[in-house]
Amino acid sequence: MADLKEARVPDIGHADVPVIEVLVKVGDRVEKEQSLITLESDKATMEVPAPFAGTVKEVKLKVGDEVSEGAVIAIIETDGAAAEPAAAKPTAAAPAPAPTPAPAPAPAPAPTPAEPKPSPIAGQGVQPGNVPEGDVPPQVRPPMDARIVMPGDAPYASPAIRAFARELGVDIQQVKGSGRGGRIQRDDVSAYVKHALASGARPVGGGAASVGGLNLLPWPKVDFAKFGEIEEKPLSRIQKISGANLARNWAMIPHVTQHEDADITEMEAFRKQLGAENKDLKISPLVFQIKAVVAALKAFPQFNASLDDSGEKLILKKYFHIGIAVDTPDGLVVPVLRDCDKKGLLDLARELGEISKKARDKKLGPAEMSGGCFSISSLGGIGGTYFTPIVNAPEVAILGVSKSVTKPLWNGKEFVPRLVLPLSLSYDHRVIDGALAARFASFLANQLGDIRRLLL
Ligand code: CAO
Repeated sequence: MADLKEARVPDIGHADVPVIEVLVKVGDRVEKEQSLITLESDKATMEVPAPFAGTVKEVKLKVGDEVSEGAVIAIIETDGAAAEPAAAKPTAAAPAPAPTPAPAPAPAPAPTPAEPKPSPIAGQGVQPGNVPEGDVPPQVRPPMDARIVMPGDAPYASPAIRAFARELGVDIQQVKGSGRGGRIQRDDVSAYVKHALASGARPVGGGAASVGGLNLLPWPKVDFAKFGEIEEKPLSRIQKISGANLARNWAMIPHVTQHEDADITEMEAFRKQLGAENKDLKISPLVFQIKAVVAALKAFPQFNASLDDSGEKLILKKYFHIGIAVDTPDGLVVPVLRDCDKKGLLDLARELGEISKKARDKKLGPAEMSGGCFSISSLGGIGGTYFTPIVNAPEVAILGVSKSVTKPLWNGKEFVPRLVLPLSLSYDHRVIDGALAARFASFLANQLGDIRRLLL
């Protein structure tokens, strides 16, 4: 049999707490545990759930009312037998970043105010699944220093959700709320992050007003057909994937590019000789560059490293896997040559030939494109002088190689014609200082300039 019952404010630990939201109206059907109102103390917000299911007959509170324990929230016509005591326990909606909410009614550990973190598109460290739950069991008191003041016209999000968003580096203003009255839910923040991760930091055509908190302007929408004939050509799958990665890396890594020239006159003579002796094999200048890079990585281990997820630790690698940028008709791919320190020039030449062919035949598997320590992007077969290669995260540096040219070099007595190879070393300035980069580049040039060292 139906029964009229009062849903009351339970013990909330404070008196005269303002109602900031009334979540039900007369005639609404409510389920047990469904939130009826939101209260906001000076430190936290909490939602008061319905202690039983039924139909709302009367709402006794309005926004702005101040309530204490026992205040009647609503009269609910219960479903009879299912009726239970009317004391609802509040659900804290404030941030309680204890990784595992305590089951006992003890105060939760004081939260560490969430530091602003890099945008979620940084990828590193953004693992929504690892972020502490915003909603805590009713027994856990909300931490008492968690109040977050909302801008007047901001969409509503509880402090817990705001903390969750901050934790992920999400600008809450950019999140669309799917809850009642546009209220932002935890799932909305997760969905926003997933979307940002999926689309990368791609400003081009991204259309978003802000990309992962970078507050970039929306990409200009232009009706090009107004100005002349056009044709649309969809980007290839590879272009879409590499584009998103390149945009993220460019946006998130503070790049500096160090330029250097290597005198490869002797190296080139030796390469030609090696080619003549191994006619079945293409001895690319790249294999010498790989060997020189390995020697430089050994001498400067900071280059053979990656920042860990937190961005606070460097992982130094003891292996030497080198990624090679390969231009294919469908876009750029970076297969990885493994253990280059253990392979000779001829082995590397053979492997480079095989892997570039595989790349162009679209036969590379994901395993062949992972695990790289450092990448080389060679445009030497095409032309140009210097350029700015983009670091292939989570690597911390990349070598750009341009076309070698014969130049007059001063040997102390006279100008002599020498074959000069332009090098462009881009590096992550968070990890590598300018002086170290200059040393690395100059070491590399010396290696390439002295064939005996390279073959050691
Ligand atoms: N200076 C002068 N000549 C060079 C050179 C250099 N730095 N590097 C290569 N060459 C020569 C080669 O020796 C070859 O000459 P021969 O035909 O006489 O043997 C010619 O240029 C063509 O070389 P290649 O580019 O076909 O082959 P490679 O082994 O040097 O490079 C690979 C292999 C896979 C790196 C290359 O084919 C490639 O795809 N390069 C583009 C990489 C790229 O797009 N990078 C940009 C990334 S950012 O968008």
